[in-house]
Amino acid sequence: MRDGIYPSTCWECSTTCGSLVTVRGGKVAKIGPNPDHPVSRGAFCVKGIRALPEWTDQADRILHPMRRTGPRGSGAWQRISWDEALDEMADRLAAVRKKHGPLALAGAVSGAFFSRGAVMALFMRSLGSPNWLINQDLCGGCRGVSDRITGLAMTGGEDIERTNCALVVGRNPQAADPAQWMALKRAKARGARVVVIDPVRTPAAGVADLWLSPRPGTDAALVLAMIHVLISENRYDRNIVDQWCHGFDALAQRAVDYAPAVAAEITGVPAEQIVAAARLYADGPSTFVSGHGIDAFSAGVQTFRAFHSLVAISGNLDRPGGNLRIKKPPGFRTSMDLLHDPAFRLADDVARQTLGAERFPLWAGSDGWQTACHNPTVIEAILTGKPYPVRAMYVSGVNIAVTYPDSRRTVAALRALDFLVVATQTMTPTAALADVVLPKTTTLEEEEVSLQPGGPVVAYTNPVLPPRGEARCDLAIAVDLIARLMARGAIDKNFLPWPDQRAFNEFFLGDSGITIAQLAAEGYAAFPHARGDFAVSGFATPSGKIELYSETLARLGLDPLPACAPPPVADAGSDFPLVLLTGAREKTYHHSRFREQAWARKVSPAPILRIHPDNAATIGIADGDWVEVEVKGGPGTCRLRAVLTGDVPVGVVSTGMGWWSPEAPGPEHGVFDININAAVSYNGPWDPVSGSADTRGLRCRITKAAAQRAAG
Ligand SMILES: Nc1nc2c(c(=O)[nH]1)N[C@H]1C(S)=C(S)[C@@H](COP(=O)(O)OP(=O)(O)OC[C@H]3O[C@@H](n4cnc5c(=O)[nH]c(N)nc54)[C@H](O)[C@@H]3O)O[C@H]1N2
Ligand SMILES: Nc1nc2c(c(=O)[nH]1)N[C@H]1C(S)=C(S)[C@@H](COP(=O)(O)OP(=O)(O)OC[C@H]3O[C@@H](n4cnc5c(=O)[nH]c(N)nc54)[C@H](O)[C@@H]3O)O[C@H]1N2
Ligand code: SF4
Ligand SMILES: [Mo]
Repeated sequence: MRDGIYPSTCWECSTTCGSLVTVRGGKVAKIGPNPDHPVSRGAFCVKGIRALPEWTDQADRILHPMRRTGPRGSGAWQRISWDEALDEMADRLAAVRKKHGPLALAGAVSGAFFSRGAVMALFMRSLGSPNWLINQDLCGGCRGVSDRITGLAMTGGEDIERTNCALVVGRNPQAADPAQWMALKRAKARGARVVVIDPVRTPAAGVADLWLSPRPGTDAALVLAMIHVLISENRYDRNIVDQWCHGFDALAQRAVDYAPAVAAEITGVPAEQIVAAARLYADGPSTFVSGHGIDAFSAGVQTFRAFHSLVAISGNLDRPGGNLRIKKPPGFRTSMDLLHDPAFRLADDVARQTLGAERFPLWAGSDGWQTACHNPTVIEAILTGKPYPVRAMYVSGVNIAVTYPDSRRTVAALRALDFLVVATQTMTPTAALADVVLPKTTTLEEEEVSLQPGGPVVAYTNPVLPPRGEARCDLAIAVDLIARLMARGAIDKNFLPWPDQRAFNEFFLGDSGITIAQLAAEGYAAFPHARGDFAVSGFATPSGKIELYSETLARLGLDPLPACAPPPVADAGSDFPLVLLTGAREKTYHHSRFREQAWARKVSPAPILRIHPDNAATIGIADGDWVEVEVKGGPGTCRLRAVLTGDVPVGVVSTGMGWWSPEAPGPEHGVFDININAAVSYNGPWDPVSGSADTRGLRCRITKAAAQRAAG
């Protein structure tokens, strides 16, 4: 790239802020916010400013393909050429395919929101396997499935800018989403109300007009009580309900069971606060700002169904200041559209065998939200050969040894494979177990086109740098592999017909009339769209309406109405007296990323456990002590540093996620020591719809620990 300032989009996290990248002398001199960007409006964070260029420039970056020369995980590598790497990969994948069949091959990636997710899925489909893993069961999967089966199509469309009341639930925007955080502060400054539902006093709770602190995992009861109030006080939108909602009477009947006093018992939130929250929310337009705190747990879909029902009956769907529906330019395709396009799907009898599709059909397989597998079922298949063997895996853009629960089991599964390839920028604990490691481009070196529902705009990431070393993007790797696999007779149909990333991006732009040149000039493209046009845009549900009563769930024998399944109460006298929340975001890190960056380690040097001083006193721990966390029924313990604070309620402890240390001995690099997933089970209970495991609301006990522990 010539010297200049390039508008682009940071996609180091799901916020996808508009950026301005300054290039000087072939190097990135500066990355900063694009104040004109209609969604992020000048919001940005240190990860985009500092972590991304350091990640790209780091001395330890993997720049060439490598083959393992010693035993798996021994750290002995030999540099090889791309030709050798791709030939070896094609040989080994074709051999596994021949011996065990195509279903024995699986791919893992983060999700289908970016094109690299679709690349992995379509690469596996080209080999004849429907098996690809995403981490969305641990992320926004419950929200995504509820949104889809309820027919709303509104995820990402929080219109905080024009709202009168933001209902922030299980979300910590100050750490997780600076664009949302700035929008909330602007809304507050112009007099909008903020209601926060979170067990923990987050910065958002600190600025809220009303903060409700429920017992973890009980939000569904709370929101059903809010629905109860809206209906009994006649504060719902009768027009929307009559014209566009299916099953209102049944929902009203269900809400009868959740009078505020009943919900107060379940949630621990005083009934008056629930009523006050309902009244504030009813004074709209109101926007529901949801987060991970009510997702990724075994009752996540029904919890979201309850909130989504509230949005619908209050008339806040696709209303300015409410929750906007996803709008696309005509002719534009998203990677999700591509995954569900019949022309890009495997035959039904094959897709039906996607691991987990039998038990979780709305999650895994063709009818599933993103069509991926149920991950714990894949781990089980690798370790036991049941329901059929999985023997080879291609992992890209995900660090599953750290970020999947039950790290020991995940690592055991990776070790048990006949062949493992990991495409990565650094030697992560996942890559350390590979047979072949491939060097990947970073988001400064890749071109990306995606839809930002919040604008809505089509967003563009400009590849301002040429790939460092021999790094390649996912599509380039897959295209070369497919050619080799074809020569080996291992491809029945090529589902990745695009020669390069540019052609792939142009496919997404389709007939929208938006061009790459236009995107490159502005960094994004707005497009005309209508709001509240339900008669035209419709609802993709069996009834053609918003399904408060879900015909889809009824057909599967699941509860068609939202309900609350509260987790068992932890009492002070039990062996596991505390409730553990995991996943609190830290500004310095993106999950497991950036642990190698000195500045980040200086700001946030160790994994922490936030605990109330009363609980700490009972256990006999002081601020800064190392503690061991053990979860009831969990696979192991994890070491964390105690931070005493009244921001967490008595009886609840909260930690982050993603910890490992590049400097600790490999191949684990601390994964079984300081990573909370060493202590969290992936074996269920699972959400009956999405298959999500509990990543919070876990009964646990805390003991004082030594500052050091032997690795292993
Ligand atoms: N800096 C940074 N930003 C990130 C990320 C990152 O790693 N680092 N990751 C990105 C990704 S992929 C995601 S998914 C998002 C996640 O970001 P968020 O959606 O904000 O999720 P969390 O930070 O996990 O926590 C949300 C809040 O949920 C609360 N909570 C826990 N249990 C419950 C409960 O039972 N009920 C309620 N109501 N609240 C509860 C917690 O106390 C916490 O304050 O962040 C994104 N942004
Ligand atoms: N216990 C517990 N577990 C959790 C969570 C929790 O709250 N609690 N949160 C869950 C959630 S919400 C999520 S989203 C997952 C995250 O899980 P992961 O997706 O595994 O997390 P990351 O560490 O962000 O990403 C891992 C890899 O992405 C690749 N990568 C990094 N930067 C780039 C890039 O610029 N381009 C490309 N192509 N690849 C890149 C690198 O190889 C990096 O190692 O973890 C989940 N796990
Ligand atoms: S919040 Fe930070 S990491 Fe996420 S997109 Fe914005 S600048 Fe990038
Ligand atoms: Mo996530």
